[in-house]
Amino acid sequence: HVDRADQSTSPHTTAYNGARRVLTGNWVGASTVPSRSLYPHQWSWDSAFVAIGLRHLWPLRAQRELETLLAAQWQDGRVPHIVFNPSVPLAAYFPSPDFWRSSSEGAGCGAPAGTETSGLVQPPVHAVAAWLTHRADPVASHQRGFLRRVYPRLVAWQRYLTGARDLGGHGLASIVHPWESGMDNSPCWDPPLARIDPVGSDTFHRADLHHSRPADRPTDLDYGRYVRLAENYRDHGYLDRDCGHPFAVEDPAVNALLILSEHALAEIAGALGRDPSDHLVRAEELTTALVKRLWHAESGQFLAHDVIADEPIAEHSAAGLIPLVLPGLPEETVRALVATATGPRFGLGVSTRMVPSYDLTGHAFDPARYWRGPAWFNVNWLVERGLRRHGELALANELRANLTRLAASSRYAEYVDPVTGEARGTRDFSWTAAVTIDLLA
Ligand code: 9WN
Repeated sequence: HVDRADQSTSPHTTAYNGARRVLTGNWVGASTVPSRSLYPHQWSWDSAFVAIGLRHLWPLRAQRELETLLAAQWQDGRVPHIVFNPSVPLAAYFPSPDFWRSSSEGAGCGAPAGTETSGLVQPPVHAVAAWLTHRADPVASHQRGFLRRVYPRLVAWQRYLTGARDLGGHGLASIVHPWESGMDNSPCWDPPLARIDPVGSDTFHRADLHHSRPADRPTDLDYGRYVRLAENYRDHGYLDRDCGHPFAVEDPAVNALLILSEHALAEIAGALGRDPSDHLVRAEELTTALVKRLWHAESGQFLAHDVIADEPIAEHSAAGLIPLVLPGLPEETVRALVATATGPRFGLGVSTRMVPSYDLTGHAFDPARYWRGPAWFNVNWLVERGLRRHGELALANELRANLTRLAASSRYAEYVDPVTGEARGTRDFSWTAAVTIDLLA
């Protein structure tokens, strides 16, 4: 812990205070918007990262953030990727609630009647966030019954992913839309998306282009395919068994976070006086499945698996490094992941200041365009945690210093050029601020 009174003008304090200002400004009463302009609703994995930062400032607000999200959970266990704020005009974000129509089309899956949400999900960081939030103020958490209330919801969420979403039949969760990875236009999705017939770009109106440079965002062709897939899911009542998912992928980051959350559920169960062994067994089984199915020794990283074509996707993205955050990986896997992170594809400690979202040497690399090259702060927070867990302290310290410095100098940008650190996307972005607070606290 840093003595802030003695360092009132240090870069450290400036970065911390700036991050607190962002989180204060983006709080909307019971949750936090990722960005006031670009994303004016509540997003699922954003809220998990936001809680991880908020817990250092206002632990009750962090609890509330997660409770608001979980209140919109569907009865089948899914935690929706967006919870819409009814007071925001429909035109502010596309696709808006009238596109998803969750309360009517999702009724067969137990979508809530009184709240509009999307029908997709995002990476499951929530049990991790709940456990860290509890630990920030265990007394207040206990008094409010925080863990007792969120635990059954978190268990149902995890079971949705390992149940209805085990589309490959190997125990791992599949995503059924690029938005579910949280890394929307990653080049990893190009091969499975190529099979999807896009809707015409004249059939929708993108609100994102009012707030961000088109060169920093996905293309209209990408959006045509995102819309086709989401419409297909909706028109099948969001029922996984009925919709014949035309896109189904086992993503290493989603599954690593699922496993990390299972470990967090074991901690939560223990704190509630329950037997944690079921969670630990599941975590171990999932880790075995992850390594068996998605590890590629010749690439030195995990690769996504296209469930429909039944083949690995030969694109190297940062998602394939995120399993480094896990305990219980084989030692040679850990060593290979560190070598890949610091090698020519990701350049950490050599040519990049933060891990790029995609392979620097890859054919699709673009340092400006969203998930096709820029460095993202939540991804780098996970890599930093992984490096630290596995004893790579010098690398972890360097990454932490770069991350917090670039967050402040970019005005808490959504993403940055991984080599120059130039700000990209929107500014005053919530999870950028939240992970900065967490690393400086
Ligand atoms: C679609 C909110 C979200 C993040 C995602 C990021 C982006 C949405 C969009 O913004 O996705 O869900 O409209 O581009 O890719 O990771 O959760 O910050």
